[in-house]
Amino acid sequence: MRIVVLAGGIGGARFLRGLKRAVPDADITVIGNTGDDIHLFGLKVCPDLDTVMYTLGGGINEEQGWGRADETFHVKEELAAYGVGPDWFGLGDRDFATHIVRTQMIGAGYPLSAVTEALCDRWQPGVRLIPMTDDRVETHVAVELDGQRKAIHFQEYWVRLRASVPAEAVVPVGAEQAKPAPGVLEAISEADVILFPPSNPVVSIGTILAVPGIREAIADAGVPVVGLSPIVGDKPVRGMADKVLAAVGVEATAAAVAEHYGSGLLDGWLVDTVDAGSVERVEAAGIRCRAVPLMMTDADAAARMAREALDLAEAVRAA
Ligand code: FO1
Repeated sequence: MRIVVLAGGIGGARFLRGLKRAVPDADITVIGNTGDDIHLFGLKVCPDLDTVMYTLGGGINEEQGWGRADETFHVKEELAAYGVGPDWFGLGDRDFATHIVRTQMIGAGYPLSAVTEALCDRWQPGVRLIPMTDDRVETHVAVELDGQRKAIHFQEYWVRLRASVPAEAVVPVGAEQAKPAPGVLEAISEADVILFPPSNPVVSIGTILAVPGIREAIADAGVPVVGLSPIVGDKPVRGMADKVLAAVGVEATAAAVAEHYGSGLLDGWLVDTVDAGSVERVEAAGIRCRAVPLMMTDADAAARMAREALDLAEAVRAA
């Protein structure tokens, strides 16, 4: 079975670990969000691609959900000693090697998709990881700081400010000019099922859908598209998705996120059992809906969720 998954960071990566366990023989292609990318110390950092690669490759810092396990921060300390910032983004020594290799290959003329394939050669994530585009897209957030309205990089909003101020707008800068990376549209057109994991619907999945051609390809794929709510009991399971949902005028509920994606894109939607009351509202929006446990407490829980999503996809296909 050929499965295409649109993935952001931690939620997407943990879901993928469950999906691999649920259907070990499936051919899984992950279209990764690159809107979180940031250039630091002359290096290109791709947080969402690295989180998928490290999580599935066995190198992730499990508690954090990002960065490497067994990490040290000597380079970061030395940069700070030189007064070279920013110091609010925790790049570890092992992680630096990934960004050095990536930046070196890009400097040699390789597109990000080729670089990602090369990095995955080492990590063997067990899925094909393709960036949504080889072009530069960086999400910026419009905020009001010290009485001034300004646009800051998503990472500064997310990590330095901890999303403590309202996001007035979220803009994937460069998305309009971006083209899907090689293999993205082909994977979508050849998929038997397409899944939206519980990633951030605005800054992760929303950013991937903002690359011209990707939303249309999914809507026209003619195969079941099933998503899993990142919102449980009216609040994000992790992260601060509610802050960016507000920026696009979407209430932080499982039903509102399904409606936000729309029945033109989504055929099925899983909500957590605590949100069973919203099944009717989602079905009224033309999207098949089931209430199942959605807390990814461990890989087995994630595998059960993945099976539920695939079952719903089959129910949609049979309808
Ligand atoms: N998230 C944090 O909350 N604090 C950090 O210092 C931090 C550093 C970091 C370094 C590399 C990387 O790949 C991810 C990192 N993240 C950090 C997570 C990152 O902000 C998020 O994973 C995504 O951008 C949102 O999904």
